[in-house]
Amino acid sequence: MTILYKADPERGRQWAQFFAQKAPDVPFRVWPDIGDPAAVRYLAAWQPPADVMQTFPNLEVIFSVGAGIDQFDLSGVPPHVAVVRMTEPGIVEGMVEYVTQSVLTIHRDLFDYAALQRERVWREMPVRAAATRRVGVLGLGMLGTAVLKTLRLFGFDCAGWSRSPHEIEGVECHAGAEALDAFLARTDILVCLLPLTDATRGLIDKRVFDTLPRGASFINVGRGPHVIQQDLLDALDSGQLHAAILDVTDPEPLPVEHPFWTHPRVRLTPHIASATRPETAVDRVLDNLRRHRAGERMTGEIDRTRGY
Ligand code: NDP
Ligand code: OXD
Repeated sequence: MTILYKADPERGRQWAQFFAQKAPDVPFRVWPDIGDPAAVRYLAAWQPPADVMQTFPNLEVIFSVGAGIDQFDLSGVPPHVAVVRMTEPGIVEGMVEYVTQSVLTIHRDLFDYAALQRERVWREMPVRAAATRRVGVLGLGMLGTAVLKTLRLFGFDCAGWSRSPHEIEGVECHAGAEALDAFLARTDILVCLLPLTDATRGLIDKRVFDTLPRGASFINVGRGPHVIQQDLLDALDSGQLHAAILDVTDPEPLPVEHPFWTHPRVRLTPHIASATRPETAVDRVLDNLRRHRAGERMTGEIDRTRGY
């Protein structure tokens, strides 16, 4: 019963060390050292190989090394193979830090101060109370909920939107397509923390930007294809949107000629909002191996029909 890791090789070495420390009895291998393919029951991957079931006919579980699974092509993977996303706490901490600093950057007018600095202009702007700034998070899952709980501590006026109804203390929760416009209309800073599925691809388009109050800002930490990028540029250029902070783009890496690189009101980072931490990831995978062997549902097991 081998667990095979197929993602960043340097992290793979760290995973191997933690497996050796925490579960020396579990055979752990790092791609391309696959050993006997018939012994591979568990695969931890960012992207499984194209012919995964032909290569590993006895595969039982595919673990994503990230929180998302949209990068998997599951078309050749039969339903009895479970697919599990990464839910270790390091991903949550990283995302809370990234979104909090992004919301504060917008809230404290740092895009405007950067423009003034370029012009060598020393000018104060009024400081607004956080309670007067309405933050809205698309997606109330593991990450959206954690982000909102932290933003609440700063006093922001918080709301969220999800597929099914949620209750989060101090957060105005909206659910379903019919509730989207009301959520957007009350949102000054929009954060995308949705998974990429057939239902969410291209969701953030001109209509969404036009429904936000004029001068709203946008933070994308979900996936690049959630957004129609030309609509985002048009909204920035017309003044409908004030600023955008983008950790994810389509494609990645972003081509050097793309206008996002030089747009004065776009801040870009290369998909680093949060990253899986090897030690806690190994703890999560070991706990899930135990659950799987005991016939229990694993933490982060995805529903293949919903796509997340
Ligand atoms: P979860 O699966 O825990 O939560 C997803 C949320 O999105 C749920 O609240 C779900 O609603 C909601 N949702 C899904 N589809 C729809 C829809 N059609 N309409 C409305 N709401 C919908 O995911 P996580 O919070 O763990 O992660 C979210 C995403 O963040 C990941 O899929 C990944 O794309 C991205 N990510 C980005 C990283 C980065 O570094 N930039 C790092 C890690 C993750 P409901 O609650 O009703 O099911
Ligand atoms: C993830 C990511 O899904 O890194 O974890 O985007």
